[in-house]
Amino acid sequence: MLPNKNSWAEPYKIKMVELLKMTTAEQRKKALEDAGYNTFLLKSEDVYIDLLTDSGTSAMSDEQWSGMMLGDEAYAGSKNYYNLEKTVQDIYGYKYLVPTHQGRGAENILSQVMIKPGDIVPGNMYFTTTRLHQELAGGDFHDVIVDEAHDSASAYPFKGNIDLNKVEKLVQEYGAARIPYICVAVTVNLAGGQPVSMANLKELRAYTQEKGIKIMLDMTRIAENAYFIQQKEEGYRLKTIAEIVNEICSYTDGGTFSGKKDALVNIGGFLALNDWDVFEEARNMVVVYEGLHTYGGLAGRDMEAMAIGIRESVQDAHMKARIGQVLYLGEQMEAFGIPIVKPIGGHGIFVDAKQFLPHIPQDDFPAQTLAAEIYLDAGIRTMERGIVSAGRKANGENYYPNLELVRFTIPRRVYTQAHMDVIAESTARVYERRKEIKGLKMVYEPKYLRFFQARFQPL
Ligand code: PLI
Repeated sequence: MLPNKNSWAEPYKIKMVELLKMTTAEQRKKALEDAGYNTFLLKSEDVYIDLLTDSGTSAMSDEQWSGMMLGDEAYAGSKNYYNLEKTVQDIYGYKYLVPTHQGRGAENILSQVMIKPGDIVPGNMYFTTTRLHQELAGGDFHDVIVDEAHDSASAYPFKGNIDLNKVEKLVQEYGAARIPYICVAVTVNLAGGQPVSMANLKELRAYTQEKGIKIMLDMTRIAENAYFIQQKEEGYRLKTIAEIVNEICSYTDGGTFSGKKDALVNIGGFLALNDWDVFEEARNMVVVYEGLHTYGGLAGRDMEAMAIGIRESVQDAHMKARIGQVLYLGEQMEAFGIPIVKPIGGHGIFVDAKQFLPHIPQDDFPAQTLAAEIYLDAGIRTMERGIVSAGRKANGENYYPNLELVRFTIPRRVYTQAHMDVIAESTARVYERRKEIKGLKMVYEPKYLRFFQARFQPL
């Protein structure tokens, strides 16, 4: 009998492996204490399956590695820069390229060039480094994502969408002249890797063009967003990921990019622009913070690997397997009854810590606690995406995000389906003993982006 399914499989085979250290429960307990119950402070060698992030953790292809040997390490005018520039023009359709060492380098430059003190910067939910750079430039961030994004159980297919009524309210209140651009993330990381629809982008474009407001993408996971448009949005089923990526960019004025996600490299990023004036200033500023405008903090070989990775990232078979693996893990977790953000997003599974540990108040850091417990069980490293990540407002008060999540982020082309089974089973064991779990107190808090370095103790 024919099977009643059409499974995905990886469009590559494995040529080299990296051996992992297996740890005992005792060793993990000690490692976690030493790390102040913060998974960011664990040593990587004490981790079995590392789901801290999909950033810079992907496996490069043989073509990318051979591209590294083509590095033209000239200080100025490296041929790899021109290859990257052509790739950005071909794939994304933007005219001008400013390379940076990674995404936040581009965010810094864009924010300094475009935001004046007192400006309003709307965005579809926040990302930690993006919002901080907007604030450091004197901007005031406002969340304009649809309400569904703040509800982990809502099955709305495009939870990354912008609510135009929220944008209109800001325009009414502050005037369009105080809004230098709307920052649109595709996909929205902290909402659970949720996509923006093409229809929403088109509508936003029509509205903002009328008001003279620009749109800047956070295009870090744009190929993943394109996959969801292909799968879920009417009229896109027969388009390629590459075509959809190009169309998304066509409704915007530029974007910041962390090459460490979609583009399958361990380091790299850029700012891409269509306006000459903004480009001219950004190209001048990059020499202050990153490096000359034809390398922006990267080696020639890094730019080459990123150019090749960008082209690989928009291959349909790659994206089907990439998101297929995330979906597989999500479905295993759901089968165990573990509460996760739905729909399942692009780059990982986001476990709802408020539902998992309803007895722990948000001030006792349920998601931070859960990430620590997950590590203790089998050495799987995840990340808090809740009150610790949200940080404090300018007046010192804590942000209290609706979503209190633990992110199980899947690096690209790194782990197998068997790893996914182990992850789901380990999480199920922690779920089984959830009632015994107690919260944490923060005993050290750094000033900026506290989630990276904060330390905790068990209550
Ligand atoms: O880590 P960078 O500086 O290359 O990129 C910053 C950045 C910008 N936007 C978005 C949506 C991100 O997800 C992002 C970085 N994300 C990390 C490190 C993550 O673990 O999700």
